[in-house]
Amino acid sequence: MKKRYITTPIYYVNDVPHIGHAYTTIIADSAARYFRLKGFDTFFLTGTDEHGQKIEEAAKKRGKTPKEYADEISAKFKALWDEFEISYDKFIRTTDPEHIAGVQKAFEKMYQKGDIYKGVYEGHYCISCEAFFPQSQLIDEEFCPDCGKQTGIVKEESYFFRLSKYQDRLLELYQKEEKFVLPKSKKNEVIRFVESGLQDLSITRTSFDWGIKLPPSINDPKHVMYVWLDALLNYITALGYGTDERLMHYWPADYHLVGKDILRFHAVYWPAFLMSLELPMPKHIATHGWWTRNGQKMSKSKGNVIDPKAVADAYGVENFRYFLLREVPFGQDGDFSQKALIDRINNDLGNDLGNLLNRIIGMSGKYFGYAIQSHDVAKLYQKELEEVDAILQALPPLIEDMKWHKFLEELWQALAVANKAIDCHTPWNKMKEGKEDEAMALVALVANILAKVALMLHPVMPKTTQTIAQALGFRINPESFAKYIDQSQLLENFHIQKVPPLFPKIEEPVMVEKKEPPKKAKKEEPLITIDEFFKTQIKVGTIQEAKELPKSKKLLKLLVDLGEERPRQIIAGIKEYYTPEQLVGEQVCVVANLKPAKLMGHISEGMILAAKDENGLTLVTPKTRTKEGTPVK
Ligand code: ME8
Repeated sequence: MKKRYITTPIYYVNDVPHIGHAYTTIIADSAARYFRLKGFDTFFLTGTDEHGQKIEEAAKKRGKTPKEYADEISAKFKALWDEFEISYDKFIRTTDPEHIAGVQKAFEKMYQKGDIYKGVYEGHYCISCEAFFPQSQLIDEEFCPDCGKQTGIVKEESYFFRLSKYQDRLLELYQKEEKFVLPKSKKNEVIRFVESGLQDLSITRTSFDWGIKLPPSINDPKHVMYVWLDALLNYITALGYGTDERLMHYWPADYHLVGKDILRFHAVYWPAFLMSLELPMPKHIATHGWWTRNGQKMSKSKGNVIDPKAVADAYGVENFRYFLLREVPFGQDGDFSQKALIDRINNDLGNDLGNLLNRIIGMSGKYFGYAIQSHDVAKLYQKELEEVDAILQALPPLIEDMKWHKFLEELWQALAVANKAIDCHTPWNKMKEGKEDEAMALVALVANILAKVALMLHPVMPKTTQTIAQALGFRINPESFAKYIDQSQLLENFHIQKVPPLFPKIEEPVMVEKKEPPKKAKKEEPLITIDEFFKTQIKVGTIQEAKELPKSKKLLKLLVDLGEERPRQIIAGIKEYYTPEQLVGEQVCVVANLKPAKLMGHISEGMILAAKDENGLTLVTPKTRTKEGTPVK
């Protein structure tokens, strides 16, 4: 039997699940359900990523041990997926003893092969992304290019993985496997990254403890493994790599579902690790975009994170599943709004799908006592049947390429054929004209189309489609899928049952959203004496000259007259808010007795005062023109 192995990323336990996690998981679940329905032996893996500095710090903040904290959050992920009836076959935790043993085995193998060596690492590290970045990639020489947070310099003894050794083989892989990255358009950025030159990867840390120790055979207890090495290996340790390998026949993965933020880890580092372990390559790294809120990235500090449980409670988990997959082309970013969700429920689901079932129930009851036969359908409605068949046969490649939005869009064309057939052939007129056979064939045609749509839609809306199947009197399972979809057969008889409306109309938003960002807890600000305040000399100055610093997104170089012999050179991080032209001639308040500092190789001899809130940044200026050098007290 053919197999399919599908994975989600394992989610960090530093935060509770949000809509992005639900999105990846629901896509993977839909794919797993589809392949099961196609009769594939399918294994679907999800889980949680529990090691690393980020988790250690999150636990500490809450006064818990990392394991206690990980237990708590991991359980929340699992409970949510269970509530959403996610059909995973295994929920892995990176604190599972089998995972730890498997990771140590993998490390040992790579080490013995000579792909791991000991050295010293010095570099900019972003704790939030758990990643090192070369100087050339940093924003303004200190900020993380991925999340924008400040990086810190870390210098430590480290074991390295010989990533550079695999550069050519990786490029060959991308060239040979056209669909290694899905959507295909995303592959170019991976190729560019690898072509720009791969450096060996630091894969152990000594600066914290919360991680997997090196294998006992290497005996270097100071080190713990880099969280990404630990995490990526979950995809094989879940199958028992290095311990009980009975499930390893599922390897290689057919689909690693990932968000675009972690494409590089999956399309570059992971294949290189696998090459070192001499294991086959995954078939597809399927990469989706980001869900945003009013165009902005969701984050806790902005208070705009969407809780998937709240959406599911308000609108129903299956409607939410349909929306997530239909609304945004796979690979692109999408903005979440209740209005868009309500429109999808009322229009696509209510009008196109739900109403069709109502029409079948209504007509079959009124005219035929809820019993319908299909014997005349092929004879009378050949054209409609061919149209629907053509639509259905084109769907599997769309799912195999993870083009879920297109799949659903096309599937809805089959509903359009059914709705149009009713409007064109008006069974109520046929009944009046005494053409009962034709009217029954029409209702049977439409019921057949709806049954086929329900079979195809089942992976996305498992329960709703079961209700449709119950109403039409058939079963959804691999046998019926093979018969009515793959072999294009017709259902012969329908015993229709009444069911309550599937998609009651929604008039207005149901979910209450937080308008205000959460208030930050007030920190106790220590008081200072007047003498301490006077240690800071603030003076009024006039900007004489303002220039851009070529490589910097944030900094401007200013010359500011403070009434001294020569103007001061000040490097100010205000470029995102002011153009140089706006600044010349403006008066500002300057901290005049700061120790000079170098910023991007330019001396800065003071600091300009500014106030920043959520609307932007504004310079602090005297209300009326004031002599340069006047102290501000
Ligand atoms: O990265 N929109 O875990 P993580 C869409 N532990 N998807 C989003 C999203 C958003 N706004 N925010 C997050 C990790 N995601 C690692 C993975 S795998 C070996 C290790 C999704 O908890 C997206 O799939 O930060 C992203 O890749 C995943 O959540 C990251 O989850």
